[in-house]
Amino acid sequence: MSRRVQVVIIGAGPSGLLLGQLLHLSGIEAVILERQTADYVLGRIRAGVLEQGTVDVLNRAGAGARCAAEGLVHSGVELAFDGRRHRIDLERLSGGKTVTVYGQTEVTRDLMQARSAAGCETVYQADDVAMHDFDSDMPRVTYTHAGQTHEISCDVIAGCDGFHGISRASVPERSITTVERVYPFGWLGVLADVPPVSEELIYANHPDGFALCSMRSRSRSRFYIQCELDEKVENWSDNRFYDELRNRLDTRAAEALVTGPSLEKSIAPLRSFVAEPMRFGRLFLVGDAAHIVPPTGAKGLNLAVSDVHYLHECLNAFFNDRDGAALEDYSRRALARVWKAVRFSWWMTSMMHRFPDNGAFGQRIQEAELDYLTGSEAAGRSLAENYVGLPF
Ligand code: FAS
Ligand code: PHB
Repeated sequence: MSRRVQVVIIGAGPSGLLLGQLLHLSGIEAVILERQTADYVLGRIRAGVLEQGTVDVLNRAGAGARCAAEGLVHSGVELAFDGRRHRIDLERLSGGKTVTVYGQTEVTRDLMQARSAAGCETVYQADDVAMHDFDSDMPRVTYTHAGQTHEISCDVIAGCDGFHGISRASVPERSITTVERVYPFGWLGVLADVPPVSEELIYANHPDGFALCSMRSRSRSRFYIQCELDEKVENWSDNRFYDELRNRLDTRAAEALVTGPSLEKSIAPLRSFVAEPMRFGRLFLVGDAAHIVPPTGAKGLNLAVSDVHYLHECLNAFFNDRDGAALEDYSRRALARVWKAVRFSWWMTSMMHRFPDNGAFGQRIQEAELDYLTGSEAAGRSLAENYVGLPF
């Protein structure tokens, strides 16, 4: 079966769904092809902190109402180290900006509902998605669904299919440059229906490793501890996890920790990765398809949103203002913001984690960094403006 649309979006994660919604509101027709089921996509537990810019784009997309009603607005974040805790006043130091704690699962759910309400098409369980002729102005996408092969002709393909998708993999090696740093540890994460340890997030630097106390609501918490890369989830009972988390927190937080059965437990590897450029003819890479950051800076999902913002602006000019040059702008604009977030995520990760080869010097540098950060208005301002999100 053959048909034609203006844009084919590969992937129905937050990037693909948000782009689809913004294009729809601009009168641009897009079909989304997703290889998993909607429930599978919703089952992935990922990000938890939204920058103000992300919340603004969700509102522009008509998918921000529940986030406004249920999201927790945070004006600060806490750093725990050397047995003490220091609050970074994000709102004061950033000149009035805040972050919103609202899980990526809920963002995805809201975007799915908005897309369904708009009557836009998402093909779930689309198999063997393949892209053709994207270096021409007549790209095509083929896929199979329910045993039938389909072909869609289009003007533009948006690769929103994440780090392991086919978009970046479809680009000839000679046309793409990738840079990567793989960190020598992972994050073991637990989701549980227990009240948060404190009102705001706590990032902890401890001699035994990093820990993070986050949340999804006032009754659901998300915890992480740094772990070895070869760790196995099955080696970590809930009790063992909570004991180690308690060990890495300051006394007040450790005493406030309420434990409960884990609803989800998983290990995520940490890497910094960027593919350049982010455009290949009529194929545009978006979000995790183009870049990955360690979650320490809470940037992954937020970077996907700024990519979508830039691509929507370019496609709106291309389709509605007949501005052919608009497509040239995407990669440059997106990468400028991506690299600043990659830097910040690397810096937060370097400051907060235990590195096997850091040695005594590296340890003292971390301590000096934290001491400077918590004693200097200028250093605090720098962390705050990056954490709440640099301007689009
Ligand atoms: P996604 O990976 O979310 O979505 C891509 C979609 O494309 C998926 O639904 C996939 O099924 C689909 N797809 C893939 N290949 C396909 C194909 N061939 N055909 C069709 N569809 C295909 N970010 C944070 O800010 N904070 C965090 O704490 C955090 N934790 C994370 C933990 C893990 C384990 C991972 C993997 C990421 C985490 N991230 C975190 C980053 C994460 O939130 C991403 O930035 C975010 O999901 C990016 O969204 P997308 O670009 O839409 O990619
Ligand atoms: C989360 O709540 O999942 C979360 C919050 C902040 C981070 C990383 C993850 O930096």
